[in-house]
Amino acid sequence: MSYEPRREDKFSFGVWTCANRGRDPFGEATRPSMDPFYIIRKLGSLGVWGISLHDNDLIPIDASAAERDRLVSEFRKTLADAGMVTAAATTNMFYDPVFKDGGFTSNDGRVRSYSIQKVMNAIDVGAELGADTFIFWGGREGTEVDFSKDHIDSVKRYRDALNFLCNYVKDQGYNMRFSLEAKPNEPRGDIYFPTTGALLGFIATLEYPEMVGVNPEVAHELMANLNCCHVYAQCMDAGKLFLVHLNSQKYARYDQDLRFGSEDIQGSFAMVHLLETHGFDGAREYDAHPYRTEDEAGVWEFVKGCMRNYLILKEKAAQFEADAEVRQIREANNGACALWDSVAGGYSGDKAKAIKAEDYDIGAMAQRGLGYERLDQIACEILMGVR
Ligand code: GLT
Ligand code: MN
Repeated sequence: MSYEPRREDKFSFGVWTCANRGRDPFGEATRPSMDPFYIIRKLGSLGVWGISLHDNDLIPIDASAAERDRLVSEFRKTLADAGMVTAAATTNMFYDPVFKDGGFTSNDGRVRSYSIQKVMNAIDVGAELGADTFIFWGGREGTEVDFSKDHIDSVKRYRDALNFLCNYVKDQGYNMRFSLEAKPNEPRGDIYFPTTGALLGFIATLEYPEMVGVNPEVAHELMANLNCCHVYAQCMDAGKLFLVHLNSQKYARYDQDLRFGSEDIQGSFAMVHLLETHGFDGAREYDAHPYRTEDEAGVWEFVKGCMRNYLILKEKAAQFEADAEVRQIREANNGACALWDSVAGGYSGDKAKAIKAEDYDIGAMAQRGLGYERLDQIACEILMGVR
């Protein structure tokens, strides 16, 4: 396998990832800025399928209508020339000081209604660029001081905002769905809906739950001390995994946004294995940053590394699936049982009686070792390249 990305791999990058200039809370930018058109052309030449962008990745917050129109049409043309698509669009509701206490959950009704205006404008941009998914990452929605807001009002306001915006999309006749992204903290002390599970519960309370899904990000799930692979699995079962935000993260740190596969290789492997063996058809989007130490060449190394690591892990996943010993261990563990099949087939009083009447020898059932030490060692050896 050449590990050369192809459009069919559906790799996507947030424009903001490559545009990141290495600024951090302790230091200034270390790289000059790159314009979004240049970034797209470069990503296209590296085999990337799509991009995502915030309104202000392209259009300055104070741009005139004419300037906005010019930038959007130039962007559309650049994308088409590069043979790429817009995987998702989103709104920057975190950078400008007006959002210092949140957008949809600000205590100030004018900030909340300005947020609706900004999102509607960004949805229009997304629709013009052909995006069928619109991301909501509410990084400023939350608190440092828990007595500063009525949190139940905050949940209601978030719901009112999303319901209003779903109706706006329908009203405009756009083909667009919403994707919510969880993060426990940073930049706020505590962000509302800190986990994907919290979002899934919230989505069920919306006016059009079928229009709304999630895009869990690896680093955000790890910051919440969760297993991202399990998170993806639950979202896939619910039909809610619209896209994934891939990156890497060391355990128990601030949001590091590292190149995908550069940390926790086994965790990354488990995710790729899940997505690939279940034929996930959404965007594999990278939301990460090149190290602050890098110049422009390092930015493109970062881009190539994210995709290459995914493709290597995809190959390893196929090798793992084809491994005869792996199959043997699985077969030995997958005990068939007609009584269980009857459970999966739905309830009946007779089935309940039959299960109750069965004599289970739990001592015998518990006796056999399951071979997971061996299974994990096989995975390790495949990943370390010696099998
Ligand atoms: C920001 C954040 C990401 C979100 C982006 C979309 S912006 O970089 O850290 O996780 O996906 O708003
Ligand atoms: Mn993200």
